Amino acid sequence: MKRVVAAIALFSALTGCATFHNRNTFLDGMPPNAPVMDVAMTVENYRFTPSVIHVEAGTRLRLGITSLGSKHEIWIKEFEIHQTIPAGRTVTVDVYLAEPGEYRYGCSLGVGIHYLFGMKGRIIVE
Ligand SMILES: [Cu+2]
Repeated sequence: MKRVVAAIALFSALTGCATFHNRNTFLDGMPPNAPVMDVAMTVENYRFTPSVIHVEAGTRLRLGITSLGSKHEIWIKEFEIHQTIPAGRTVTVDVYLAEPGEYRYGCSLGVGIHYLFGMKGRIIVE
């Protein structure tokens, strides 16, 4: 229980825990001819599908994220992406992935409860 409380506290501190402004785009440094990869993603209690996405470095990744149930959020710390996905709606998250690396994302709803329930994933840039 102590660990769960600590995890929630840490998550709250990282996400700011208050209201946030939706930000769904990170295209810093993208050349005009960057290849585009479109991925359709769904969210529901408590998972992203697909949860792991493989992308080649130098790609513009456009996620079309549809909520199959209630409201969720996607949070990608490295790109300052923090976007609400309203119930039954589709939103777009658009990021330019310049460098190889592994970028974790998660749902920040419920002060991290959704995240603790496994609502998270990875973008693997190779
Ligand atoms: Cu969620």
